[in-house]
Amino acid sequence: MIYHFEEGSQECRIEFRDRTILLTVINEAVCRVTALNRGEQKPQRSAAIEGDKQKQTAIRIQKEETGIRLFTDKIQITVEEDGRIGFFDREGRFLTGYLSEGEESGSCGEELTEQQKAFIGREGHETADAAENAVSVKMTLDEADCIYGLGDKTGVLNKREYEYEMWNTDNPAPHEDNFKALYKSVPFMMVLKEQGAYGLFFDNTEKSVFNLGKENTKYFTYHAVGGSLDYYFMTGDDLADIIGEYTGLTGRIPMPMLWTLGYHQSRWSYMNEGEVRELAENMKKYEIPCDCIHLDIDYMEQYKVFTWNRDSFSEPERMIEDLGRQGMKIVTIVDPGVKKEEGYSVFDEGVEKKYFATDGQGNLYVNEVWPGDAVYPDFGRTEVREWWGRQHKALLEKGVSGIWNDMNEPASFNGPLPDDVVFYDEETPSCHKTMHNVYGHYMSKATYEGLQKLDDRRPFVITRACYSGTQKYAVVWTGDNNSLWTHLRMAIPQLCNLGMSGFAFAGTDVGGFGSDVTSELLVRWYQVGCFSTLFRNHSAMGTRRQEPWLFGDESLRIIRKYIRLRYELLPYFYDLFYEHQKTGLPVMRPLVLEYSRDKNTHNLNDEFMVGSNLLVSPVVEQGQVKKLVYLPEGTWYDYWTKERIEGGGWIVADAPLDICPLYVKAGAVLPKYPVRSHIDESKDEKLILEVYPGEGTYYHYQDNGTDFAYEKGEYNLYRIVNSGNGDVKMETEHQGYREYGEIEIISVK
Ligand code: MIG
Repeated sequence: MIYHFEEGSQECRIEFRDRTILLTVINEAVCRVTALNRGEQKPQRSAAIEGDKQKQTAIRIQKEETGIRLFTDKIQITVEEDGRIGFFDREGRFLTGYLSEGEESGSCGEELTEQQKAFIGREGHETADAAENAVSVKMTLDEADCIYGLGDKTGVLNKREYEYEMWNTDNPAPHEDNFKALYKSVPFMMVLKEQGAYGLFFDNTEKSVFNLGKENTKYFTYHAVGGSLDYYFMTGDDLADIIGEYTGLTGRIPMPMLWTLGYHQSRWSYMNEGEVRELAENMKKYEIPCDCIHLDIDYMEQYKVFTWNRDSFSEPERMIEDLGRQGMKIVTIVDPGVKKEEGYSVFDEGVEKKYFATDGQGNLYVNEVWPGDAVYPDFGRTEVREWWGRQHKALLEKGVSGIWNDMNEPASFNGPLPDDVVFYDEETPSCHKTMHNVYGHYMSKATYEGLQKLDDRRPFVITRACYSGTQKYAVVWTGDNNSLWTHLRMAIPQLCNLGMSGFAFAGTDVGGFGSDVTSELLVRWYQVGCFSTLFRNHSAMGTRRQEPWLFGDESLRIIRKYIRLRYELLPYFYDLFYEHQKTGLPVMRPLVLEYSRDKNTHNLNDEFMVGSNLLVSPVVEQGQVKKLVYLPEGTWYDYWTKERIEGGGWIVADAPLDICPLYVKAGAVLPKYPVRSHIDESKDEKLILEVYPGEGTYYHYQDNGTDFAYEKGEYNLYRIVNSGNGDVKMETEHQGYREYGEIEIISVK
């Protein structure tokens, strides 16, 4: 083992006989570890991380008996003579480290036979070649460690003892807890330890497996079928620190347009103009606040992207303009598959310019999706992304306000695409196997950047597939769930882990996509949906319709109550996006994120917080009218009755169908708007501050909610100090936007 380290540099290169380990210090809490293959001089380009994230950091290297030790103010890393790496906190306390092969064997303490390995689908599955290119690490776990993150996975909040795969997958079967993968790949995990926490981001786009203590509770393994071992190790006192570092690397969600936080109504599909207009009328008639209607694939002519079916939508611009006057925006779906049809300009132009994936012999790669035979734009190339971005002019010109990207795993009607279909990584030929997990990422980037060029507004893009870092460009939804109680239950850990993995703007289809919803399930789903960031009711063709007024008066009344509550709380949600920009923290948070040293929160799957002041404990079981609620230490106020409750234990809350148990932290200031039917200019007329007993400080952010003027200072930031006796003091820390017409203070007694 030979190592090179130059005083003053942030890099240490350690050479072994067969490889080089490169330690690159990004900042005092983050170190990149790269195993360079023979001949490789520097790490590969990252799809997730843009720009140089390195901060000047003092580091020190020390030679030890068994190897070397690198120090920053927050991390210590040892690399031993045999190549094993260990990670320690600033105090030198061991966090985790490599286990060498054989140090801990299978779960029964026995080596697996070749046959068993083949059955389990590990080495045995792959060709000799593939096995040679595979990368793996095995790292220790302590008994009390809990694991969070991993983006959008099924199952419970704490991922310990589960196994997941990173391979963007569109599987139409109902999402069961044992699904290894859904549509998104976010190879980022956090480990909460008895003391401190650490995070690992394995920046590798190839198919990979995280075995999180399933094989053996004493370790976790990471295994990718190709690419290189290239990861970021991050430490902190808490999960919040790790999330801050991870989003510092991969990016944060830019301020969304305020209306996108309102209520959205969708269906596969609203088939024609008449149906869309009637829907908007019904929203008004039934007094359901709503900002947006989504048009699914049937608005297009033969599913040709960037076209309109003129038989069913004869004058889209007129329709959208009229709806706009009623406060309703339109989002249209755009799939990646371009219909293979000569004379269709998107196809013709893409063929001429060689913008579609090929079979490697120069022939177009054709597969089947909604338009029938279709070709796949090669989004990994800047030129293709720019071209795709420009196509959106056709939709924006008609008045469309946002784009919904689907099928971008990429999906096909004939199963997974072959590994060797040629996709490019910028101007270097690559293949589907390597580019698959970033296809949705690059499509989102193309869409975001395209909208940004065409319009002054903040782009609103929703995507189904993504990779780490896609949060910079798109909002996500969790794809095709079903109208099942298990899926309502799962929505909470699913959205909480997505949020902790950078995707703070996310939602599930409220009411469930597949299967038929019941009134009770729909009502309970709204009680969760109105606290998730993307609040959209969507359902599949052929299922029971899911608009709020189709389930009787009682259901309608309750649904309306929760959609209205969402509109009242919009300034709170908006403030949390402002906070996210600064810290990377999600809006919807599992209790473990706020109270990580309280063990009762580690596996709490059926409650969550919105920011740090509002605790939501919804009913997610059929027929339940009481809810067992865990309130962490401190004083809480029942949002509905304003009753004061001491936390630090479990309470049984009354939860008849119209009640979603909600608690506000003592000292909180909740900013609210008066109820309105949609977001418009009048948002600045009045702000209400609901002030709870107890001392506290709260920051409120205000801007025009639409464009990027805030980047030039056109915003207000208020510091609100709650004295604890019913008074608040409000100071303007930054003034760059119009003031509220009126601020009403409501003191909770
Ligand atoms: O093959 O566009 O997840 O939201 O309604 C199904 C039709 C394609 C899947 C999406 C869903 C959408 C549906 N799409």
